[in-house]
Amino acid sequence: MINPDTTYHVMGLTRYVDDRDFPARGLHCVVYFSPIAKGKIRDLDTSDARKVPGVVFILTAKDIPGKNQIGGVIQDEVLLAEDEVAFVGMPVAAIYARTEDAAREAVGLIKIDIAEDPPVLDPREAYNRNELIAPVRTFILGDADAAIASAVYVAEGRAESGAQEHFYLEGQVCVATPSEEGNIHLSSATQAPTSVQRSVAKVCGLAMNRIEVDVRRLGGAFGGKEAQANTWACFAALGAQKSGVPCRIVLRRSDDMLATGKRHPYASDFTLAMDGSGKFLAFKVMYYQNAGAAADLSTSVLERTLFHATASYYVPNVHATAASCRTNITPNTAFRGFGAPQAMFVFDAAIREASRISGLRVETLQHKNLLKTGDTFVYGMAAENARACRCWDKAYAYYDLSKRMRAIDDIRRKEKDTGQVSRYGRGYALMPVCFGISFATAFFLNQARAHIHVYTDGSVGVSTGAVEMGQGVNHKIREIVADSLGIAPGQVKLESTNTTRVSNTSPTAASSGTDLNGAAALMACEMIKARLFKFMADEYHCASKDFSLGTGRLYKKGKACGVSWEELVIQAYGSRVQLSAEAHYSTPDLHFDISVEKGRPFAYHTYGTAYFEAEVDRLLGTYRIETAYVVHDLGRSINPIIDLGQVEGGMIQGIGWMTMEEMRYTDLGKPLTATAGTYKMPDIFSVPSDMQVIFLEDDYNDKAVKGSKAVGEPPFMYGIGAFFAIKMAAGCENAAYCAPMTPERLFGHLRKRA
Ligand code: MTE
Ligand code: QUE
Ligand code: MOS
Repeated sequence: MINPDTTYHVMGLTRYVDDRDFPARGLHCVVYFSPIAKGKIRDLDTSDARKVPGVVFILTAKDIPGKNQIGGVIQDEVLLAEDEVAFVGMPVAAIYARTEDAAREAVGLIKIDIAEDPPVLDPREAYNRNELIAPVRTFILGDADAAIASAVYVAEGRAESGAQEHFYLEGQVCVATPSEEGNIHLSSATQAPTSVQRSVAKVCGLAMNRIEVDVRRLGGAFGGKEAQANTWACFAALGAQKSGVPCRIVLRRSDDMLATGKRHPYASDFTLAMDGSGKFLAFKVMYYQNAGAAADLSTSVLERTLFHATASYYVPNVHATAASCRTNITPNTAFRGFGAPQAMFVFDAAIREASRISGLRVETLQHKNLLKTGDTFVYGMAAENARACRCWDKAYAYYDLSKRMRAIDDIRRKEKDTGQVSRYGRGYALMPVCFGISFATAFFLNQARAHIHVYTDGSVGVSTGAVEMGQGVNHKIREIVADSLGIAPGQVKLESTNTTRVSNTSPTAASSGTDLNGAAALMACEMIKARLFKFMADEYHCASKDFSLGTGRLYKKGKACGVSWEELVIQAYGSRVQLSAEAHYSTPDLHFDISVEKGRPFAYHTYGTAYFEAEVDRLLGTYRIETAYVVHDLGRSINPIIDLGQVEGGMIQGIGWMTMEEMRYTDLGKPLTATAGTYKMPDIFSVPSDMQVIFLEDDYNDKAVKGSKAVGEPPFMYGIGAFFAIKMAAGCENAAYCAPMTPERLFGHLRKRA
């Protein structure tokens, strides 16, 4: 059950794009970024930069042979600035030199004259100026206003969540190599090889069949290499195309943090209405998404926010509106959860507010309103096989949560009664999660292909559209294939992801890498098996269905028939049986009517519950997440060790977003935290000292490959609970719902109270 990739990582033998040999005759590309957030370019002077020894050429917008356009969903993003700049970090010129040092020196000599305009940084302000990426969207269920009018309790408030840097260990990187006839081969660190292929083709003015994108693995991505890898691949390709020699671009950390998009910050207004018992009646919400200067994937992210407006709860009347607001920061992009975490934070903040005004316990409100099978989501789909209550109840039973919470409540009550307040305060929070799996409304992406070769020695090579980024998709597919062919995982090799072998790939995103590509690989195995069994059936004059494979052998009616896998393969080859197969999988039964915002956008939902305990130093504002207990619904896990890593890693990344990671800008839109030294990340010391994760294991999910469930993104949202546990521990229940709850911010809340 050990992921074999791990050994190579730990020994330093894994080779990333930048670890490959790069020829001395190749060119190195470094980009010159706009130092100004908004304005018209009056003059760009590259003359001194061109004189630096080793500099070969410098490209600006007018030098692009194809289209200067890398917008994917909406065509609103130039590769290189033309007349104006829209954010600090916007590429303005690309320098190509014999060495990276020469290129960097040249960057320092570029002079730009910009007529500066005041930037817009706040999404509410952008909204008021009608700076929208796309028309506002509204999802409606029932009649929220009528329900609010009849409610006993109506909680209103605001919630804000911040940006998040992906901080993949491997920065953005691409090596482009020109091949014959002007074709270009790219080794790219991208989650979306076809997207790189498409944008490089467009920018270089070439047909897609001339661009080959190869992806071995990524040193982490988290959504940050889905749309955002295109830019750097285009720069590498342009250099290779113009020079005829290989061209390499590797962003150093500070350039990467400056120029690439992050998680979208959101500002939101909410109203949550309930009856006297705490049953939710209505939820009204307005989301202001800070999209940055161009669309990128913002409209799809916004949609996922709307889909998750009521989180894991059932609310019969909902009115949810969302605006994607154009501002002068980097175009924000996909990040684990893809807009859903922002929605879930707002809803759980609304629950805290409802508890505060009603005096009803938070956990009572949460539990009373958890989604049940048959409940309708705001988008009209009914919850099928809902497991929210099962996860919640199991967490209570397995971790003895009532007792744990009572112990903390007792301390707090004693402090209140005696007035003797300890320096250290404790708090807790439960965080249920429900996350929809599928590329919602972008249904064309819910497809994958796999290409399998069985070689004459019985070894197997598998190509799919899935990109390995540390999440273990390659190993999961290897296990699916090995299990299907009845051979050892060691006999199966996962090839690189390559657009020439498997075309029109969907990005490895939306947690669906294994669901889609694993299913396609399984289908390809079945095709090969069917041919092998038919061949044996003809040989032995019996039926194909009598045969099966397992433990490296052929079985007939459940009995080993003395033919090994290797013998079977070589005999079949000798009789000219096709030993390769390509299969195509597309998720069934998805539909959505955008005119009414109703349909079935997800194949299924994943559920879970997390419980956190935090301890706050009320003097300093510092804190520790002491306890994190999780019950997570995985269906039938393909590899529990990989999935455990995903749950723990995702949750810690979520805790980081909610409690410490903070992107700050000057009033002029200059990032203040775009370096590893100024951006605070969770580290090993941030990991809860008592972290436990268990799975709801017995359940088979008939909507995904081998009964499994997608795992990549959902656990991220557990981290939201850490915010509320800290808030309670600090005794700052009345403070604003403004994330991240950094020690600085908490210190401010505590001073205000004192
Ligand atoms: N895990 C690791 N180690 N590295 C990553 O970059 N990305 C996450 C998640 N887990 C990521 C990760 C994101 S954003 C997604 S969408 C999924 O992995 C993608 O892979 P999957 O579809 O195979 O789960
Ligand atoms: C979740 C996702 C994605 C998504 C929708 C989801 C995603 C993604 C796209 C997308 C949408 C339209 C496009 C496109 C991509 O949608 O990652 O190229 O034209 O890329 O619910 O994770
Ligand atoms: Mo993940 S944000 O869908 O790459």
